[in-house]
Amino acid sequence: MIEIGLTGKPNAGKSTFFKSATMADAEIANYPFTTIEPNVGVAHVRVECACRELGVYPCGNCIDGWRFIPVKLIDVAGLVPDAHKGRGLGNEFLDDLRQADAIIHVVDASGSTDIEGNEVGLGEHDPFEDVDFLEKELNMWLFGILKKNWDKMVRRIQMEKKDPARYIHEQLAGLGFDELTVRESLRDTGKQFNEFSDDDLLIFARNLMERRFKILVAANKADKAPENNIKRFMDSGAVICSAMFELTLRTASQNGYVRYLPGDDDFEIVKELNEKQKKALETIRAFMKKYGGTGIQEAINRIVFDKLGYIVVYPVEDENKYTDSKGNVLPDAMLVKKGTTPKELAYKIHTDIGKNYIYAVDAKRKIRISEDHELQNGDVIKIVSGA
Ligand SMILES: Nc1nc2c(ncn2[C@@H]2O[C@H](COP(=O)(O)OP(=O)(O)O)[C@@H](O)[C@H]2O)c(=O)[nH]1
Ligand SMILES: [Mg+2]
Repeated sequence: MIEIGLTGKPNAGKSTFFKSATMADAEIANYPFTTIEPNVGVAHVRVECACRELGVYPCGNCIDGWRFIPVKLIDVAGLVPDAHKGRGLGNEFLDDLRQADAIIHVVDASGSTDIEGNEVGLGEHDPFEDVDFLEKELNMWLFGILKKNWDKMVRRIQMEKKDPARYIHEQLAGLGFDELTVRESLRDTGKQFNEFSDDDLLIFARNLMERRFKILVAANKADKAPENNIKRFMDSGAVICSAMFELTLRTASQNGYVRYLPGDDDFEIVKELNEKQKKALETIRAFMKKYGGTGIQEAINRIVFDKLGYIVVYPVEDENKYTDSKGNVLPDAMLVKKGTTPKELAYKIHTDIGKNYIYAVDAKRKIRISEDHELQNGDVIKIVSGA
């Protein structure tokens, strides 16, 4: 499953984001417990289900034509300045990140907390400082690891005539860098590895980090942020959001007060409310009208589809009815990387199916596709295997 780390300074709203995005919604969660460990939970991307265009709506696996596909969310320990030196929960923070495929950086866009997360007056802190500081901490953390071992690594590579990228990749095992990333990051320094100054090593660390971690900024607390901050965050490609509003809506939905699907740009009140509650919900509605929703679902979708480049494909066994062998319509929606081939998909479904792969059928077009054909978003695929 894709793993997304939620990071940010204390009080930015990470836990509120986490709770709202992973809250067990009876309708959506296909897991008995949405919280796996205290800080690990299951959230979902939301896509239009293929059943509508195939004329098999409702397929039974979507809600009103919306398909929710699980991804893992990690509420990473609070980040403070100089975390890379072990300050605060620094090391824990960085350990939690090792397993993440990408990062949502939750920022207090309202500027009402300083760089360490202490409360200050609304708009007093410039939240763009926080954006820079996460990147700097990540780079410095990796620089520290590299620096500690660099001379020894250079000697080993030279004495034993090792391939630099391969060797460095092996030495960094566990941090999630692949060999190509290391190779390209070395190349882009424009220097020979054995002639690196500290500055070059820092550039190398930065190159590695940029390739390793896609970061999406979630401009949180937008419900009370100054207009100018919101405008700047929008211009910088951040997602404007209010984790607090999303949490309120999901709680209200769980308790039967509203009808709301995560990612909707509106909701319906379905139970008697007092004036105060009504007023609170109308404030949320106005925010959603303005920004197209609370922004929480958008953040999860954007990181998976735009930043990580995933697409959705539907494996089936019957290419005419779009079912599995038991008759379930579009039983699975799988997230795969853009560029995935039918054979790679087969391996993802099951190693045996991959090993015994014979051919694949594009069920929408009813044609066989070659094994090196690139799957497209929304494809419905039948894999024929000798397994
Ligand atoms: N106004 C507003 N407050 C929020 C929002 N998200 C979180 N908060 C508040 O900010 C404080 C810190 O939130 P929390 O999720 O614990 O932050 P964390 O330390 O990053 O995990 C709490 O009082 C939250 O209620 C939001 O979207 N809008
Ligand atoms: Mg927290």
